[in-house]
Amino acid sequence: MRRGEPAAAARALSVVTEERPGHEELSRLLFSDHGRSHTVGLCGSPGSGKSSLINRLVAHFRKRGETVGVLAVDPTSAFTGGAFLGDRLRIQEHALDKGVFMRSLATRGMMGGLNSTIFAAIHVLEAYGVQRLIVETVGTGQDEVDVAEVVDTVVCVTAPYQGDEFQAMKAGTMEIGDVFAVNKADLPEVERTVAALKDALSLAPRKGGGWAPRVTPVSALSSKGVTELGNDIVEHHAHLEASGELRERRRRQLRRELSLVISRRLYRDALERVTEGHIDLLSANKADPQTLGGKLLAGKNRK
Ligand SMILES: Nc1nc2c(ncn2[C@@H]2O[C@H](COP(=O)(O)OP(=O)(O)O)[C@@H](O)[C@H]2O)c(=O)[nH]1
Ligand SMILES: [Mg+2]
Repeated sequence: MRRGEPAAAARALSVVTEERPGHEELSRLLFSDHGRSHTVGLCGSPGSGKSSLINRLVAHFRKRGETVGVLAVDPTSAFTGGAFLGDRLRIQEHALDKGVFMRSLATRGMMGGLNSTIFAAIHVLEAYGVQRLIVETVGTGQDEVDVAEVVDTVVCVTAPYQGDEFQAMKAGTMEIGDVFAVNKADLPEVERTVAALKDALSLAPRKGGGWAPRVTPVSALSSKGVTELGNDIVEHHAHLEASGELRERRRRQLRRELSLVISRRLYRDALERVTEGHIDLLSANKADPQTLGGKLLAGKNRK
């Protein structure tokens, strides 16, 4: 994988996201490359155009000579579905391009949203050697881990007023977005959506490091605005580095990764200790679930 073999990276991703035998050892070996990629999360409702925009952004970053990785954690996401006819060729292009690695993680390991294995998946592509690493996620707010705790730069994707779309954005994502992409700028109502977003953001306190969130209209259909959006992402990264905020965010990510590993292992280890004997104790009223649960968690009361 470190020699740039895509099939190996794909296998490693399956091992860590599905927690197959050996995943801990693999993650341990890959960790030394952590932090090598600039990670960018694209979140937004299904249909807002995240996958389409990512295809455009990949082309943009490739033109800059960068290697790009994409992890789509969205069961509805397929880079071919939702793509325009003209885009098919582009996707084919990406598929043949050794500088691009795209993979959907809507597998058994990550069905609904981001979970504890996303960090391991990111470390795989960092070791594989991508410079920009894009994570596509719906960002429902019900994920085990929030995208803002996982990536360096959060891009919230919305489209011109789509029913309660903008409301959902206000409630959940106004705080986490570093860049707001108003996609489908080829449709009407773009100006109004951009203005409303800017208005709402003007009330929010400045982000860490003093960054003022950007609002950028873009069309994945026509590619208009893609360069500007790409520049927003690059400039945010530069700002993170210059302000020291990148170091802070990386520490926050590592703290979250560690806490997820701990809770995952505690949970699994304690569950493995449960025997029929423990159920016998409960059914005979010789123990209660709270006390027994506490003991099993502490590694006591093996039966
Ligand atoms: N008019 C228009 N449609 C778009 C644009 N971007 C995406 N779409 C369409 O919106 C739908 C959802 O796109 P997709 O990229 O799959 O959205 P995702 O669910 O957020 O990943 C598809 O039918 C796309 O063709 C755009 O810029 N303009
Ligand atoms: Mg998608």
